[in-house]
Formats: sequence, structure tokens, C-alpha cells
Amino acid sequence: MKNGGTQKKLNGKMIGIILAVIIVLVLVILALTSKKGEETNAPAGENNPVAGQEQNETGEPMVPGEGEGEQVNTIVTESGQVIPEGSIVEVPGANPIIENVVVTPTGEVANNAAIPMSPEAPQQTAPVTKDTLPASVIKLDVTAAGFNPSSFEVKKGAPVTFSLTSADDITHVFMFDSPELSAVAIGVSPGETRAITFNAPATAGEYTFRCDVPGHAARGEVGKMIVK
Ligand SMILES: [Cu+2]
Repeated sequence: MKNGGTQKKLNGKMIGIILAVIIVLVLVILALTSKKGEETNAPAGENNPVAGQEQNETGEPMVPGEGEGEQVNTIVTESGQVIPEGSIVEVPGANPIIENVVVTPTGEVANNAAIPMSPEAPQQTAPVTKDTLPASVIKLDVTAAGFNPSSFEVKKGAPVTFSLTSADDITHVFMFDSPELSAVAIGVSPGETRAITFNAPATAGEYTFRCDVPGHAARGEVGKMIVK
């Protein structure tokens, strides 16, 4: 009978333990549920980085400009160009400049080494009238006789806008020799003027350029940009 009593006591103890475990589980679930509720209103990831992350992905839409998407607020210029808010454009159609850096329409730093005319690259403008270009634009003419001027100076790392005019009845294509500047290119039909805005190299030096139309460089259509 002593054994039976012990057995009963044990059974009672077991039931007690099971009940306690269930109660603890219920309390934990309640606590977790209420905590999640609180965090919906609390700044993301304040106490629990994991929960915060989940909220960023599945919760309310984030404010534009936050998070991975790197969305920037944009405005539309008079000429219909979409540019980041707060940026300026020297020549309509050229890349915007914000805080003294040439960027893409989506606000990323323009990549001088990208594939020419790709979205990351500085873009040549549509044909423009040379006379309407601001004084700050470096204006190059090109003919079979060469570039005029055949050299120009820029400040290292600074935004640069230059235009190219085909001053004869030939198509010409401006290109730098350095792969670092492969995206900084302009092609002009006879009589046409186009411009491009880009970030000057951060390293001082001379950067040679040429007309890329076969035979043109050989006859003297070459020049250099001096970065100081
Ligand atoms: Cu040429």
C-alpha cells in the first residue's frame, strides 16, 4: 500500500507539472502575442532586430527613400526630364548634378566606365542649339581639321559639361582613350551640337581623346583634357 500511495502522489505530481507547463506555455504565447502587437506601433527593430526586419518586409509600406530600393524623390523639368529633387541640369537632357556630383535620373553616381548610353552612363543630349548653351559649358568644334579647341582644363572630381559641334558636313564621334572614361562619348551628325555632363576623374593628369570615326584620329582629330 505504501507503493500505491507513492504512485498516487507521483501521478498527482505529474499532473501538477503538466498543468504548470501548460500554464507557462499559455503565458509565453500571450506574452509573445502582446509583444508583437506593441512592436507594430514601436519603431522597427528597437528591442528585437529580427521582428523589426520582418516588419520591414511584411508590414506597412516603407516611406519612399528608405530601404533597399533606394528610391529618390524626383521632379520633372520644363523640358520633361525626370531628375532627382534638388538637382540641376546644365543642358536639357544631360545628367543632373546634385551636391556637386553628376548622377543618373535615379540618383546614383554616373559611371564614366559604363557602356556608353547605358542607364548608369552619363548621357549625351539630343541635338541642341550651340548659341543657347550656358557660358559654363566647354564648347568643342570638330572638323576634318581636328578639334577646336584641342585641349581644355577641368577640376579633378568636379562636374564637367562640354558640347561637341560637327562644324563640317561629316559625322564625328568624340571618345576618350582611357577605358575609365569609355562612357563619356558624343556622336554628332553634320552641323549638329550635343552635350554631356560627367564627373571629371579624381586623378589629375592628361586624358587624351579622339574622333572614333575610322581615319579621323589619324588625320588629326585628337586632343586632351587636362585634369588639375
Ligand atoms: Cu571625326
